[in-house]
Amino acid sequence: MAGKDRRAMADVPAGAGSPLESALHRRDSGVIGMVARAVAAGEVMLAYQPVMQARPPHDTGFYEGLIRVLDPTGRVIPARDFITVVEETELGRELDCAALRLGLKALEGNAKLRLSINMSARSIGYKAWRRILERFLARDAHIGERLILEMSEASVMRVPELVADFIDDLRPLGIAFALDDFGSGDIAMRHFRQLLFDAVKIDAQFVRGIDRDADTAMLARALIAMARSLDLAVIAEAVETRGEAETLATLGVDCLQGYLFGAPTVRPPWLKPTNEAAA
Ligand code: G
Ligand code: MN
Repeated sequence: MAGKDRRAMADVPAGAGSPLESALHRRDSGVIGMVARAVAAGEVMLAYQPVMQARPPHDTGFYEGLIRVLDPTGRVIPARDFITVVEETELGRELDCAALRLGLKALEGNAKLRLSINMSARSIGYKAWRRILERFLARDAHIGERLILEMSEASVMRVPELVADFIDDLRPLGIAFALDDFGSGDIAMRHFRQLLFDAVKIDAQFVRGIDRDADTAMLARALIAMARSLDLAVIAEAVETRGEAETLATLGVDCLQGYLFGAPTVRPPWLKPTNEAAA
């Protein structure tokens, strides 16, 4: 086999200036440009996805607010299409600010709403983020009691000490904290025990097909036991089938989120002009 082919098949990173690298660079700067334009123009919004109680009557426990940007044609672009590209940049901090502002505004406008918002641990210490939180809490000190902040395992592991201080600092405001993508592999047990999260969200890889795969069930059971031993609430994300939901409930998961119950939507029930549920 020619050296060139072997390299392509072995997935070796392309060298500087290679066609692959410049193509990736072009793609990333296109994404960054699109997101930067949307943030500057205020063309960002939250999509809301319900998180249900695992036990009957399966009330909605809270909603997760997921940041979306609008492309120049007004199409809603989901976070997974841009978040990894902007996460490490200033733009990532601005997106976290936008998500917090939109989330607090939604909480302010709907006293019954409980809402989780995603943030990177990289945004801890970002002054604009903190100012937004303080501005809303100054108007209504109780708003924090209905806010949950989600941070991914990967971002938490970069700065565990900062996260610990951040949680200590904000907890008196009534804010709760969830560790996102739990089990995805980045967190060290030592840190996990010391960080005072309220809940974990089990990563989708331990949910997919859990009712049909013994290994997945075994791993999920271990993660749930770990969370339980620290008295954390357990949420399973990306639940798509009834079988998955039933198995997770049997294993003692508290809340379920996923397409089975509702996809993220920019038109949540409380923003609908008529109450369709009551019709
Ligand atoms: O990491 P985090 O939980 O914040 O990301 C949630 C993402 O998962 C969102 O982009 C959301 O659209 C997506 N999502 C939500 N429910 C499901 C689901 O049931 N299946 C899959 N594959 N993705 C989902
Ligand atoms: Mn999340």
